[in-house]
Amino acid sequence: MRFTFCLLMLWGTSARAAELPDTSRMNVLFINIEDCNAGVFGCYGNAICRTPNIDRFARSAVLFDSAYCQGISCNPSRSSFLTGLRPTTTNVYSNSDVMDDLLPTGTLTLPEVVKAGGFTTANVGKLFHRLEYADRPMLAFDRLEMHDKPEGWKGPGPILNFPPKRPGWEKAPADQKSPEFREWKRKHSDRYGDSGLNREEEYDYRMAATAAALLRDFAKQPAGQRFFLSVSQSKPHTPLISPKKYVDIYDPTKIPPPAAPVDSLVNFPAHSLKRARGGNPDLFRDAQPSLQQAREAIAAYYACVTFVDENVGMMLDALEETGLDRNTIVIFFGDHGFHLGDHGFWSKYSMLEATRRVPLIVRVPGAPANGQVCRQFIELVDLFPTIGELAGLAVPANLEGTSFAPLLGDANRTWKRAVFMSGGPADRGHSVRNRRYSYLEYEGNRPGAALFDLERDPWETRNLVDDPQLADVRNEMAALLKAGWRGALPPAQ
Ligand SMILES: [Ca+2]
Repeated sequence: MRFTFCLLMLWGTSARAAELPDTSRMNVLFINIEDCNAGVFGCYGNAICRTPNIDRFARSAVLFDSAYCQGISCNPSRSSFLTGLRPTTTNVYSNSDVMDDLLPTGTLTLPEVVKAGGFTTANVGKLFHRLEYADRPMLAFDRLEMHDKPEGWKGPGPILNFPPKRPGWEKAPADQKSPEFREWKRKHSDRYGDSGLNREEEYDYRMAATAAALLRDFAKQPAGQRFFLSVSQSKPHTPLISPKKYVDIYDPTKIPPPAAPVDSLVNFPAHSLKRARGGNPDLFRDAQPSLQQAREAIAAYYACVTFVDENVGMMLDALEETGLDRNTIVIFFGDHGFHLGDHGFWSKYSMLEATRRVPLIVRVPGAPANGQVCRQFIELVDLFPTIGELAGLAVPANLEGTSFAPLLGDANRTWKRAVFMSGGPADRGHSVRNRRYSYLEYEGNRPGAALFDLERDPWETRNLVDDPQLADVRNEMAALLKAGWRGALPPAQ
């Protein structure tokens, strides 16, 4: 039996109110991208991958350059940012952990709190990792598009109808530990290149087109009725396939090889990452690729990102056409990152930068910091309290993130000292990153620790945890990790 969490905190006026416009009547467009390495966007400094729509959006918004997720894959990360709790509290550490069975009694999720705040709610595509993990929270949506329906949900049918998908795609077996699932993964994940589909046949296009249609529909709502629309893009999650026109944009011979070689990570304790030198969980499952294959795979990843960029552009165009852009908060982010061959990894599941750093771009119409890059530390667990503050929602009092709304007023404000992340289940552990160093501790059967100097070694190739000259640094970082997120909060405003 579940109990509604009684301790709610209603956001009121605060210091930031003097700097931000009144956001209490604004809509929210919440765009989440799967497995997206932050370094692929032009606006994040990538000179090869083409992302003109997202770059244009970033110029009108605040780009968070140091945003980090708290879980190493979909389910741990999404369970965290959608509850405003960290994996140490959600108890969700892997993609097979059933969130609804593990959350502390009475935990409320973001959709439920948004719905209780009076929003019209709509979701297109993935939000929580799987419906059966989060059956109850999905009941909070008035509209559910391109998503399985929870038992008892009674909403309208699809706003757009598409021709049936081409055959060839099988639903994933439910048991992620079964041989059948491994075989499904081999067929459906370990691929890159031309999808053989036209743009309009692709699921991600259809999700974006559906979102654009919903926006046009919301534009007809009575004045004062706010909407919350969450939309997913499944790319650039594996398989790294997209319509040929995107694949053809990139010449693999012009793609630089992965930055950190396969044999880097000397003396690194995480067992699962060492294993990836043979085969990976998502891509190149049987063996490491040749240099040519690595370049082709990165090019294919870029093609997927360019495809996503066009889809996001379609949604942003619908916002502008309807005039909703003037009254809609747009949050664009990735659920976690992805290793593009660095250290021989072609997946997520690490507590290294490529997994934990995520793209995050936020536009609040009229915010003073729009157009700026914010280099302060953000954690995805901060999204829930931030939306709560901006929308004036009654949020649970036990949230484990911090609203970053003040940074939308002043991007240079002093903020968090560090960010935190947990890993598992293969290598259960916890990590902390501050401006200079990254420190990881692994527990369980294979305990160990790692320390990286990110200034001298940004790709985390040399574990310095036993370097006697850095003994003080190790002790400081271990103390920071032990103190946890409460020890790294922004100074009182
Ligand atoms: Ca994901």
